[in-house]
Amino acid sequence: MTFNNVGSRGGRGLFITFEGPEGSGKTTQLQLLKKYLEGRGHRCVATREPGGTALGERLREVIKHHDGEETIADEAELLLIAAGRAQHVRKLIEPSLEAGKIVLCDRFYDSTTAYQGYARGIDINFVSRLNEYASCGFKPDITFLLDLVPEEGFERTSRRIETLLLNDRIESAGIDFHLAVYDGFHKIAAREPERVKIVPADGPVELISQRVRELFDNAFPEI
Ligand code: Z5A
Repeated sequence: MTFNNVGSRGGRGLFITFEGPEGSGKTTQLQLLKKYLEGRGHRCVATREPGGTALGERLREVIKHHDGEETIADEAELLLIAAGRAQHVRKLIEPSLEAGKIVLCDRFYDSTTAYQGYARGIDINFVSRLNEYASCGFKPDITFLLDLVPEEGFERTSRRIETLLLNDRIESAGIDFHLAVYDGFHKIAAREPERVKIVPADGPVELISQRVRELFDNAFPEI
């Protein structure tokens, strides 16, 4: 099944991203929307950032878990994320969209604006230009911003046993950092209300999933 009206840069697929603070339920909601769309006969690809390709997954490991005396400079962190994104777009996202698939991506360039721009304090205009370069001109057709205050997100992830013992550089950056991320996401949504749909992310999983489906169906009634 292909789409005629949508797709970044004239591609024939649909590019959906999920954004939000840590633990806001992005992965859970992405999988539920994927299931919903597959149930309608669409071919879907679920992916994530950092990651999504062999190179991207290696970079993800460094970005999230690098430790030791030599810390990663903020500028280096930004460029590692951008490198992973360019690879991801060229090797997975672009070919999938060209093949008419729906790509659902857990975080994309809005996370760079929120984390490296607003929270780390790197110049927003520069981050924005780098985002454009690294995403090779591809833009999400719709973005779901899962709106959950960082404290609640941490509360959820602190119950997740499998990742509790892993040191996570960004996750452990402190509450002020994560509040700046949260505000950053809302600034992005205020600038681009057509693309970025805010989804209240507290409450039961199924209720949030219903909100996501409704927003999706309103935006793309023909799909
Ligand atoms: N990063 C960056 O700095 N710059 C960039 O450009 C990009 C990324 C692309 C990726 O971490 C890190 O990279 C991230 C930003 C940075 N660091 N931080 N912080 P990640 O991918 O490992 O993790 P995450 O994206 O931050 O979030 P997460 O831990 O994977 O959570 P989530 O996907 O938003 O939520 P979830 O996995 O669906 O749910 C979390 C838990 O809550 C889980 O146990 C669920 O079962 C539970 N859950 C889900 N929904 C609910 C509801 N409704 N109620 C109760 N419990 C729920």
